Amino acid sequence: MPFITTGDIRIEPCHDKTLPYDGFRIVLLGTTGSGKSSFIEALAGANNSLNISGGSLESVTQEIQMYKIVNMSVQRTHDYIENVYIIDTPGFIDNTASAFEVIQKIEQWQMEVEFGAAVSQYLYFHRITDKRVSGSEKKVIQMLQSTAPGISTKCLTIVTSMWDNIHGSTALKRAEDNLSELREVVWKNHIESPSRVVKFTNTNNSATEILTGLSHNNIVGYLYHPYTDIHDRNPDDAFVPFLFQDLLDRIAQARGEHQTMNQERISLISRPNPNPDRELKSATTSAFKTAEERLLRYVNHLATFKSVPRGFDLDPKSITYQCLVDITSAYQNYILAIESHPKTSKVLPSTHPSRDSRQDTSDLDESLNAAKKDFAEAYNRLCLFGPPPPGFKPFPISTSQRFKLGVHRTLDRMNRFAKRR
Ligand SMILES: Nc1nc2c(ncn2[C@@H]2O[C@H](COP(=O)(O)OP(=O)(O)OP(=O)(O)O)[C@@H](O)[C@H]2O)c(=O)[nH]1
Ligand SMILES: [Mg+2]
Repeated sequence: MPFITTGDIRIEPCHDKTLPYDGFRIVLLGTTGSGKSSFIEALAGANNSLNISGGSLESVTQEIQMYKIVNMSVQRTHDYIENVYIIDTPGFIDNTASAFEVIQKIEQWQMEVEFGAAVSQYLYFHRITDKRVSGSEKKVIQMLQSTAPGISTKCLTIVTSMWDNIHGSTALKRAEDNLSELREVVWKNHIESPSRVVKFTNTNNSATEILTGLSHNNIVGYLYHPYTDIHDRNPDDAFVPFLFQDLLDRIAQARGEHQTMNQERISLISRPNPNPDRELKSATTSAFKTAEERLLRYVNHLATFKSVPRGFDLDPKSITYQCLVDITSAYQNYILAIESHPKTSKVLPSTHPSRDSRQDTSDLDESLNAAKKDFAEAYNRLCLFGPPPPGFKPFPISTSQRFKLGVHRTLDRMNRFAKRR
């Protein structure tokens, strides 16, 4: 028997990055919510909950986490036994993390762990109760099926989850039909045999059986690094264009959200009583900041692509510049909205204002100071980008505005730093 179990299976999180040279490593992949962490929970057993699946307080897996499967090993030869490790990964099609980030995290983990981390087996998870493979999941599958990730057919098992959640013959029939489609169409050419699409029933036994049924061959694989030279790749590979398109889609979405949230902020602060609902104001600001943080992350990732994949007719630098302009303008418009409010300290009449008005003025001043700081940061980021790409005008800001908004100090420091180099 290649897989040996020597007692009750337990799961131990590996807290450091030291890996023995010879481990049998199983990486779990799939869209968010497909059941990867639940599979590990099932292995750990009901009495040893790890609190890592979506039902617990921790909503979804954000980072790569490796676990040792205690009391399970792989017998390579009669006197050579390997420990088994299972690696949980963040899901694809997540609201915030792009496919690029998920792949990059796996890559970084593979490079960081001591002795490297060649992967022996990949388990791809799919919820069998989903009506069909969605369009966005199909793209993830195409990306994984392209030659770039280097997942050999011998290293891949498709795990279908949620079987324990099927009630009634109609639902069961639909699930069986879905299973056939996965076996005979979706994964047909990428698995060794139809039996490599397996059922997970959310129990310890089911998870253990799936693992012990894996091929214990010596083939190992690495997911490709997403930003190695694109020209070195097979031009028909779906891997790079998929990551690129996913980033473009996310940038468009985050830009839209950022713009909407800024308009919302402006309309809240422009009311005669600018602080009617502090909770709403704080939630809107937080959504605006989150959209900005995501936008900046995505354009940074776009910049790591050495060249534009085949089939795309666009300039990533222009996209990045446009996003930086959008962010800077958003703060500029917000500042203008605050400054033109009748209750700002500048505009407030000199007669004795009421207590509420004084409070409004102090809140507006606070918002203004925060917005000025954010504007200075956004504007400096734009300056650090360098000259605008062809077709763009320099950002409209006068010297007096620059001084008024406090961006001169940081720029002076930047200039001095540039001269010293
Ligand atoms: N009953 C049942 N629930 C499941 C199964 N698989 C997943 N779930 C539920 O679906 C939700 C998401 O499951 P997770 O295991 O956290 O999904 P994941 O693939 O780890 O998701 P990410 O960490 O976001 O990538 C949780 O509420 C689970 O309890 C299953 O086979 N049966
Ligand atoms: Mg998870």
